[in-house]
Amino acid sequence: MSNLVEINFDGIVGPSHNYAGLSLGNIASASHKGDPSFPRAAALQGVEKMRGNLARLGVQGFLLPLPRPNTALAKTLAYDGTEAPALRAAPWSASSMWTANAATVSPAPDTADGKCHLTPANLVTMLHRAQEWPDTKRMLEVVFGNRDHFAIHDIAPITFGDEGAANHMRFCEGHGSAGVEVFVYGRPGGRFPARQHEQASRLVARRHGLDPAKCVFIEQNPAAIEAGAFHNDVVSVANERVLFSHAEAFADQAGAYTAIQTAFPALEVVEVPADAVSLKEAIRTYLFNAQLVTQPDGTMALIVPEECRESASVWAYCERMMAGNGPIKHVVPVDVRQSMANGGGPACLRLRVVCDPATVDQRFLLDEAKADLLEKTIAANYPEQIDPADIGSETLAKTVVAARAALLAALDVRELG
Ligand code: SUG
Repeated sequence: MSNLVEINFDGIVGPSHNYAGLSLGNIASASHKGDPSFPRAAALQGVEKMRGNLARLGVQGFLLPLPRPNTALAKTLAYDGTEAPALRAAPWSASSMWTANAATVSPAPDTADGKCHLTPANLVTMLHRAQEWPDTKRMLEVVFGNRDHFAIHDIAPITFGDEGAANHMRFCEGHGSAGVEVFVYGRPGGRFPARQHEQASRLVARRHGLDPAKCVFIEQNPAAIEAGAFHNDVVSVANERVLFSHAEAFADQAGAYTAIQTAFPALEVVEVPADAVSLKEAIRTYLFNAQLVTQPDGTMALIVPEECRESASVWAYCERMMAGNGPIKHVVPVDVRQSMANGGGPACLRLRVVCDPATVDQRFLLDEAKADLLEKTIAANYPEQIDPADIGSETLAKTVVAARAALLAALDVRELG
């Protein structure tokens, strides 16, 4: 018998983590541009979050940082000193930490061939993210290399921007039962780029062999993109039968609920009205960029950034929600401030994969001993601080390369070196 559970694969923050302001339309990234970053602290915050979820859920996976600086990309960009600073920073980006953008995942119970399908995201809208997919795909082929259980596809054609699971939600009675998959796309033409193209979503659904009656395609609210919700997971999150959403997440909010409910009648919506939490405050605090998880006792917990507890309106809402009769009984703040300053909350940092843990490469599953090992390796090898002027330096490049190599050696995954 198979043992299908949801595993959160968190991205380990890479040693080159920095604030270069590379993501147009991502307010946190823009507003922290040029700040010093703290890669060691950032990665340790990530491990701490994973430890909490391991204790809470009993299972936790991780993906590794990609090789940086990306010398092949740097070469392509033909630097001669006249290039924009953003072009110099792109090959150094640690953006693969946000594994919600690594791929779109359709678990085995949803697909025609009974395998779990993964399509790596092409991330074409932003140069620093578009460099990720070849290495991401290579890693997914190692982690989910068991071809009896997983199918890994090519990226969607680059004409159609695809940002992966950040714009994908799955509704089901339990993670191991057949689900309804909801794809949220943006309409181009606004002030900020719409990073998820409708046709990318539709082709991923076809490719994964999903039942068309169990797929829903929804347009994101252009006003939400305009306000800084560059991915749908900044304004809504789903788990099992529950959709936790801001009232202004979708272009046609009522139509979206009806469409999901038609495909999934058990839907339970927890909608946060704009007069309780404004769109702006939701985006600032990342209330919805949360991990909505089912705990072993069957209750749901919402893992939110610490920033939520510091916001009067958001925390008042959370306290009311916990005291109420709704499905979300616990709200758990976690400190991921280093990632948050680049627009990445708890949900951005994880890729959800429903599968049997025994079918996954065991080196990518966490236990307490491996968490200790990760912490030790990070503490010994990661740069403590990166200032904007350090980007491009040979010395920093050496440190970053050596730190990643130390991680790979500690985990015995040298084939990704
Ligand atoms: O793509 N930030 C990421 C944040 C991704 C968040 N992911 C989800 N919402 N799932 C992005 O905008 C900033 C990098 C910089 O500015 O240096 C950045 O890439």
